Amino acid sequence: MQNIALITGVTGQDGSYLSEFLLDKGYEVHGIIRRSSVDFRERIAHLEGTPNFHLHYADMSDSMSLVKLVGKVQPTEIYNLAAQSHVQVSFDAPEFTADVDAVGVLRILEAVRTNHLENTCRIYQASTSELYGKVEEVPQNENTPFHPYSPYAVAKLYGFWIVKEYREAYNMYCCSGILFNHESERRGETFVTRKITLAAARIAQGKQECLYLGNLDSLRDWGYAKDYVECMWLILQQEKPEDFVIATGVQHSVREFTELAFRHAGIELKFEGKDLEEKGICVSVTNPENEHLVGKTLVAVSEDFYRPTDVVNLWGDPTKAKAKLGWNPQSTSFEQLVQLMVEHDMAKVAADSVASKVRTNLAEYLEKGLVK
Ligand code: NAP
Ligand code: G4F
Repeated sequence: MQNIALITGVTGQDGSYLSEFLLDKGYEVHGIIRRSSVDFRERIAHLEGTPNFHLHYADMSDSMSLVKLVGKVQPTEIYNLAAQSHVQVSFDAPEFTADVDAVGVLRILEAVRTNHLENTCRIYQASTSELYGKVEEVPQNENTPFHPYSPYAVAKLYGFWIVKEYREAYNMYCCSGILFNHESERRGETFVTRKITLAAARIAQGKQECLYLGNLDSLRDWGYAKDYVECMWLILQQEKPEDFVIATGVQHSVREFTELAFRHAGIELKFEGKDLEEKGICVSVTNPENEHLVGKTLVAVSEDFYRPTDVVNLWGDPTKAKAKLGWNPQSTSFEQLVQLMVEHDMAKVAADSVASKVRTNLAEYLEKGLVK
């Protein structure tokens, strides 16, 4: 029988890697997209036109669209990745976040039941380490109590519990992966890691003067997104549905991430001062053309990036995933992750700069009538 996957959030970081992973395994992959004024699906553009890859319009806030689509696709596996996934944004748009991240999960479960697929369709829910929030123990495992600490985390907590409820009430194969932060060169540009790697690349190439960040002391367990999507699949291949913590088991601060990212971009930083007065000052450079940066403040702290409540100590214990899924949490180290993101962004900034030069030259030539 053909495996048929339906992915919500297919245009996101994880959705794009998961699509590639499942297509490689021979799945027929269906993804949900939503209408936007710019049809720019950068992360999956390379997959469009692939015979087994299909996109459909629907929305997590529109039950009917989900019911109709699940009925049409008849998936054997659903990966519910769609979410308003930015924690800081959830303070500005809490109702939308609850609708998509909490009730959206219920809508997917009900769409499966409405189409009488409860016995044939397995469901993966993209749960999160944010559930541990104001943490009650370190490191965190499957038995650590939850203490959500943002509108996003509260919405995701509903998602976690409704999945557990449907598993017990209706005997459905549905489970949550409690994933700790995972990053990549496809990470959204306002999440802290990508914001840092892009800024390091821009500063190293003279395109930006300073990077402004919030809480530099915040600690995260950062892994590589490409490694994590394999776990989503493995979780759905177990005999019994169970929830799993997925993490590397290694913790670093935002400050450490910043230092390492700038080092890979050829800039050595030294941090001085405390809290809002803390600054990252350039102490040396590898590229002689950047000598003028030495002594300058390249990283500063801004209150704008502080959250009303912040989760500051995430550190996952992947023992269960290692033992039951046979997964290697260290296949990409923190150092490799930072390096691959910076290398990608150094190349991107350089390419953007060439493209913009070509555009400027072309505009100039057009204006002077040199090209038609
Ligand atoms: P992401 O890059 O922000 O992608 C989110 C996806 O959800 C996008 O495809 C987005 O579509 C879609 N979406 C948002 N609202 C929607 C709606 N109303 N209807 C349909 N689709 C909608 O997130 P990610 O990093 O890939 O994360 C995937 C999932 O894992 C999310 O649920 C996130 O909360 C969870 N998670 C992520 C991490 C992490 O570190 N990355 C850790 C734990 C859990 P558009 O492209 O149209 O905006
Ligand atoms: O990169 P972040 O925005 O990710 P956060 O809040 O941990 O959420 C991500 O991971 C979760 C898993 O734990 C997912 F569920 C969620 O969907 C998302 O993918 O922030 C990380 C830390 C925070 O403590 C934040 O306060 O970095 C701190 N930070 C410091 N300066 C900053 C900044 N975060 C952002 N986004 N921007 C800053 O300038």
